[in-house]
Amino acid sequence: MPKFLHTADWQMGRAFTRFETEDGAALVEARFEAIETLAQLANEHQCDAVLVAGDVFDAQTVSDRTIRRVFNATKGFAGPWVMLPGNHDAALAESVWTRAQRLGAVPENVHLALQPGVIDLEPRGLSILCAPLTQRHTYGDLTEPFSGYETPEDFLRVGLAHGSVQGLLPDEIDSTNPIAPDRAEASRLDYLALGDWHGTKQIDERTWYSGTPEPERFRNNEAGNALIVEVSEPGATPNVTSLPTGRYQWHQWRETLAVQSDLDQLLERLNALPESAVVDLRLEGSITLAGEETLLKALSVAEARFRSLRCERSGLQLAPTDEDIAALKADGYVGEVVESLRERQQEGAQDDAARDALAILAGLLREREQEASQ
Ligand SMILES: [Mn+2]
Repeated sequence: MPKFLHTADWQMGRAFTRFETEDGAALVEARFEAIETLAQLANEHQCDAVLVAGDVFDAQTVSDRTIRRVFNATKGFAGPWVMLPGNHDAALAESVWTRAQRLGAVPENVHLALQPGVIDLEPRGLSILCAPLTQRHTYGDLTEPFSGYETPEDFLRVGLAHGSVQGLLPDEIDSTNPIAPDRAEASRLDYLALGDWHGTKQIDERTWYSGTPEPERFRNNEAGNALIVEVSEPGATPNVTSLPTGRYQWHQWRETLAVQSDLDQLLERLNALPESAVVDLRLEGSITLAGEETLLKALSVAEARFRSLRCERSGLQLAPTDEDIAALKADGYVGEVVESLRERQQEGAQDDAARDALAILAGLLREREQEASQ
């Protein structure tokens, strides 16, 4: 019974420059490890092939080393791999793929679908109908010719394409690289393996986006999986299983703090995240001096625990309570300064200088207090 692994959107060579150097490097490494994981899964599940539905590479200009490392990472699975060019790695006359071939980096069991047509994987009983992108954007449906492709009668007809299923995906109005929503049925496909949408998404019983095996952005939904597809015989309904492959989970939280329990809940949620979290926080609202102290300490602990933690606090106003101010024991001139910084913050929305000055001053006063009590 033919079985294959469906994956896509590896985006190899993507640099994570917005992150700390060590975190960015770890995120890059995780993508190579994801390919090794796919190879391992293909073995474990005794797959007949691995199908990669486009955007193996993030750009045509990735380094030779990246190209070689990508193919090296496939070595764990000795069966056939079929790789399809997507919009990021389109099969231009001169492309990342032709460079890979010139480098001699492509193993014999890896088929590059650089031209539209059918790749028959003979002993496996699989016909792969390929619709590679030969430019970054197209406006016609490249899967249309699938209907005219003849395949051996006892072979599965499996489509491989990269683009947007029309009318079904959010945020994709006006999208390029359109794919007809009824392609599988119209072209008598047993299964249509799609790439471009980075989350795992079922379109119909024969059509799926596998999503990227390793999440690489915050707005992904359901990213970090691979699909194992089993079809008992031509025409049978595919049995599709989603398996987790991702190492890191990305979380982007936008929180507004107003009362103490908001902060408590935020820290509780943060605590519950695993070490493999990549966290992007943006905090707004207001926080007391005591709350700020708790927050900073928790962030310091969290940033050492998670793969990455970034927190944007410029929209979070420091609102010292009367207890906060009393605890500072600021009198005389210092007391007046504290008071005027408080006022400036309340007047000017997001007065960063006043906020920072107040935080620094509060910190210094607290230190002085601690020293005095020793
Ligand atoms: Mn794409």
